[in-house]
Amino acid sequence: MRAPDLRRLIAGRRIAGVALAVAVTIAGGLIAAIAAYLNGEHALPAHEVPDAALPHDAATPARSSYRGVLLVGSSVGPLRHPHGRIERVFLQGQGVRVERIDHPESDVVHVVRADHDGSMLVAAGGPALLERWTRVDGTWTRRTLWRARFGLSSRMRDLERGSVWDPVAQAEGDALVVGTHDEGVVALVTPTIDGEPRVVEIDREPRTLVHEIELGDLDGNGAIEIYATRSPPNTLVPGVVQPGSVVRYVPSLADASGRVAREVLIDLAPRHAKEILASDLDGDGRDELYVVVEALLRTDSTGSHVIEPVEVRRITSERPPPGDVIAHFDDRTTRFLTAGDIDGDGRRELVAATFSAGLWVLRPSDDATRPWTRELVDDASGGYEHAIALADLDGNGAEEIYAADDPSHELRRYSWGERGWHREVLVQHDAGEERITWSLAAAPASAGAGANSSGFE
Ligand SMILES: [Ca+2]
Ligand SMILES: [Ca+2]
Ligand SMILES: [Ca+2]
Ligand SMILES: [Ca+2]
Repeated sequence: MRAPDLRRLIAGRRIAGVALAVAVTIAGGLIAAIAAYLNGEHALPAHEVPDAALPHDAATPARSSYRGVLLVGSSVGPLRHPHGRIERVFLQGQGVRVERIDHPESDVVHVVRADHDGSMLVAAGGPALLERWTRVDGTWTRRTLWRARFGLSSRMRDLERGSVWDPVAQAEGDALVVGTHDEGVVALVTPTIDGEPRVVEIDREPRTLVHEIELGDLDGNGAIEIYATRSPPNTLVPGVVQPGSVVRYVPSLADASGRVAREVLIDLAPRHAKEILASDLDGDGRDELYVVVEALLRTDSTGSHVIEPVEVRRITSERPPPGDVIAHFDDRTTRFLTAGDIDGDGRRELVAATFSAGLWVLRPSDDATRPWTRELVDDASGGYEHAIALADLDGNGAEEIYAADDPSHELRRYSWGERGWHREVLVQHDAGEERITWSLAAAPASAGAGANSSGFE
């Protein structure tokens, strides 16, 4: 990409000479769930949006080898009455096809993940729902793994899957670890011999939100610890602070009664964190924990002002809390922090998606406890959540950044090349719909995600 092109893109203008954005036609209204309620299983159809050519920058040679699926969880519609939606965005070469599924009873879909067998794991709110969706003969069937009511804002907010010590079974095994709104529940959902999932609550605290769950092994002993960000409910009252903490649970240290101890790893009051990431970027066999502390704001008659900016902290077993501040963003929030090798040099970087200060790559220097270098990808990418995912869907060894820029209703791809960052618009959502994209997950088509079952060949 030539420098003027890059400047033009960064200015957020539409790429010249591209085809019209993908028209995501809105058929209107919720899909009624069809009457197939059998043992908690519900079948429902999906909208199929026709194939469309992918708009791309004409100055850049078209690539033809992209192949994969993006899974998108969102809430769509008026803020007071949204509904949850799942989109599966199929990428093949320069083609894009969107399969859109409105959730029949949720007001928000927080997480959609591809599972190993091609099914989808879904965490949603309204009633708090943890579900597995499978597609058989062109029809989605959803099975409820856990359904609950948690106070006023009842949500399965986050899930992680891993091999975790089960304090009831007294054995390590496959588990979904779930965090909820708004009674502060952290739970393990584990399969049982009779096929019914078992829910083991390891924490519960009234009027508390769990924002994110991460699984990691910071002490390098081979046993997974659970990390959760917690705070009181979100407040829209100007000037009211939201104190929070990062809590650690070590299931392998449960007592004889199966009780898992909780430890406040870091108390962030008067600030709080929503986004955390556990990953072994430095390759020493132990995960580091990255904590994104949201800004401290002062609100007066002229609006809200950042008093202390967003900071990214790195915590390791050698550098325990408060850890080291490796980056600042002069912004209110940063809700997505993801690790990947975006330039294909064999070393992984962090990608941070801020509310309004843009999309950034963070690279460690030789001393990872010192501030990392920041490189701006696009200052015209942002949003309330600003969901991103990293994946190498063209197999060139470098992970692309997939980003939901909700203010422009665009789902975009950024790929690194000799001329810098190349930005493409994959999906132009209906500009008439309010939308918050809560999660993005990417999977190569070969890894399942039902790609072939939808006939995208
Ligand atoms: Ca451990
Ligand atoms: Ca490490
Ligand atoms: Ca790299
Ligand atoms: Ca790639």
